[in-house]
Amino acid sequence: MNVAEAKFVKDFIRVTDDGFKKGWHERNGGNFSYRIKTEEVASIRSVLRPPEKFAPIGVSVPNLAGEYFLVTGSGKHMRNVILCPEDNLAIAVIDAKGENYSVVWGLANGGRPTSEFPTHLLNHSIKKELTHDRYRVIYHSHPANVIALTFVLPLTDKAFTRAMWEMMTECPVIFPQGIGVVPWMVPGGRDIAIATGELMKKYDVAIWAHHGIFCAGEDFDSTFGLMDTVEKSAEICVKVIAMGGKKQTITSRNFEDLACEFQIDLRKEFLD
Ligand code: 2HA
Ligand code: ZN
Repeated sequence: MNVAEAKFVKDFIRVTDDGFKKGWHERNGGNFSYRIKTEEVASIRSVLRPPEKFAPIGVSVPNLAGEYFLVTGSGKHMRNVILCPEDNLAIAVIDAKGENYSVVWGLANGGRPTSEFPTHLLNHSIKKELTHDRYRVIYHSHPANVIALTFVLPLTDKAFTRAMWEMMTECPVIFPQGIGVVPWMVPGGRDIAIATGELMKKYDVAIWAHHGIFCAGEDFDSTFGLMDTVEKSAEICVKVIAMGGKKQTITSRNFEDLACEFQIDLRKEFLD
């Protein structure tokens, strides 16, 4: 059994390659993780190493005890994943307390899972609970237009949600609950993990000011599609601002009509 040939690994690699081609992953920027299904773990179990050398996660995630994650490696370049998955990816298992992990496949030339593993795992923990086991994907990238807007728009959930909803009619259908914003923070640790986790209790999208974006979802297509949609909306917003700003837009009343027609649970506190 070649792990890289498993369907879920191929689907994961396709996202890393698409994300690089989108321009979201300069150098070692961004990271990606997937909570592997029980039957998928079973299909590759014979080639996994026994767990040893557990390392602290930095946050406590008891509901992830015994779960396996496919995750990009710290310092690894997204564009290289497709060339050598075994070198750039890891499969890590969480211990019985939900406080430590052990790498059981991958990182063939050494290394660790992404520096943002605490944020990934805390987000997985929150989404697993809230969605009754449905959500499995957490994706972080550095898309230029989303980052650019964090220098111009107020760093509030409402300002970003409204700006992104207004730029394309489909946006409120795709992320009806909106977008959260984390102010600038030191990346890679427990504090930013906790701040992001608080937002993931309400939203599927969290923007890190002057840094990038985190998206959560049920599967690869919906999570990649969500990030792609937010970044496209941000690109339109940048163009609109560069052309001198909005002269007309989609109104709160329009959003209410849309929510009614499409039967979407739009976050009403962001309407006027
Ligand atoms: O992997 O994107 O936030 C590098 C990063 C850290
Ligand atoms: Zn980053």
